[in-house]
Amino acid sequence: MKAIRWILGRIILILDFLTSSKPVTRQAGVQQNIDKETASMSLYQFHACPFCVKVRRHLRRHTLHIQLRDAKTEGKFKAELMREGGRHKVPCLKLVKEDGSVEWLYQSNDIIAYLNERFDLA
Ligand SMILES: N[C@@H](CCC(=O)N[C@@H](CS)C(=O)NCC(=O)O)C(=O)O
Repeated sequence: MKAIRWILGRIILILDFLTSSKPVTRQAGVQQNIDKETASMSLYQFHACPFCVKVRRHLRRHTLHIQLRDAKTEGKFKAELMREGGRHKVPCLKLVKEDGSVEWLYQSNDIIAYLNERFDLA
């Protein structure tokens, strides 16, 4: 079972590599403003998880520079996700608000919908 999962993971990564679309380019000032906002976000994820690949493709396509945190291989990120987010489930977007409060957003579709709305993405 573990071997099959590993093979499927590699296939997903290869397909992702072969079919990745060109990132959008924005005026420098616009991109800088977006970068400032995404600096307070981080994506807890696994390298070969299909739902994480889906979100990473969305980030890449829309040139959203969000720090990736591997919650499988990095013990501290896995612990943080479980302790603060409440579940060891990926992908999960950590949002640090201006008032210092933190929100943990699970579910790939919800993460994508949130980013679309926040950055007015098509
Ligand atoms: N419906 C979820 C599915 C996420 C999911 O199943 N993630 C798996 C990895 S592919 C996971 O976190 N597994 C770890 C666990 O359940 O402990 C989504 O779209 O984000």
